[in-house]
Amino acid sequence: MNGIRYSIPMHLHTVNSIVILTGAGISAESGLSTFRAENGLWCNHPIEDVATPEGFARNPVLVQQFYNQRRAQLLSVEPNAAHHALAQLAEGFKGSLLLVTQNVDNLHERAYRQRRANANFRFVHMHGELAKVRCTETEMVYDWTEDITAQTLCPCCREIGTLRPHIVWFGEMPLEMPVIYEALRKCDLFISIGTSGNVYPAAGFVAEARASGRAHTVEINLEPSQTHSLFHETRHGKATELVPKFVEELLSNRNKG
Ligand code: BJW
Repeated sequence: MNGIRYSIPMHLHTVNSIVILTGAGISAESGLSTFRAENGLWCNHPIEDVATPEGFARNPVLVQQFYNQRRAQLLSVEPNAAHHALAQLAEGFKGSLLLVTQNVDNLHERAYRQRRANANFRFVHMHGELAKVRCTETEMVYDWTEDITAQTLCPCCREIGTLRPHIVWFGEMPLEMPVIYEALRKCDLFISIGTSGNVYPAAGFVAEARASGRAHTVEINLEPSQTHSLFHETRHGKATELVPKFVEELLSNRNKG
């Protein structure tokens, strides 16, 4: 499906503060499955088994295997044109920019590392990161590229069985929420990319951004999300096509201002 709805004119040259929310759809064209598609990540893995603390307590080996496979898969995929376009935006936009991703992959930062840093660019993995693990005893977080098995020793407490994926499961508090809400309250542009709008609190960010009465809100997704009617503007199609086009418009309009 391809379609564009503009309900108010864009005055992007006046934009000073942007919040971008991304979801699994932005990484789909890199070869990472989304969650809720017919052949998605949860098609062979019930959510309550692999994405809840209760599932982990019941069967830690199964859950570690699920995340071990996905951690290993990260090594064989690359950022796509949509990740690169957002890195280009971070480089070229001179205002304040917060990129909040629900994704646990590291494709945004890999695209971003190839470019010069923007001092005003901030980055949040609100649902955690595949390439990190956490000790359940000390809450210490470690960079991790290997599998976790029943024999893996925790670096801090030297015990087995204390490491878990650094992932936010259902019923757990997403990360860095105060930072996110503060940016949503102040932003004048909120862009949601590649997310179905099924999972809260992320699905509520569009309403939070609109509460100030100042923010223009844009959805970019393959199809209308659960919350599409809350956005001022929707663009439906592939992220690798629509995100570079949107970034180009944003940067060229701002340069005119
Ligand atoms: C493309 C594309 C292409 C494809 N181009 N687009 C009742 C009401 C309200 C809330 C609740 C409720 N009951 C329970 C809750 C809370 C619960 C929740 O939301 N449940 C819902 C199921 C209702 N939420 C929580 O428990 C969260 N914690 C919480 O709420 O704490 C309390 C709190 C309250 C207030 C403030 C703060 C805190 C925690 C949620 C944790 C979610 N974790 C997961 C799993 C991570 C582990 C893992 O990776 O395995 O995170 S769930 C899963 O869904 C993952 C994702 O980040 C998240 C969102 O999925 P996403 O990214 O939207 O993927 P899809 O597959 O759904 O959609 C992809 C989209 O892309 C589709 O639309 C495609 O069309 C599109 N697309 N190709 C562009 N090429």
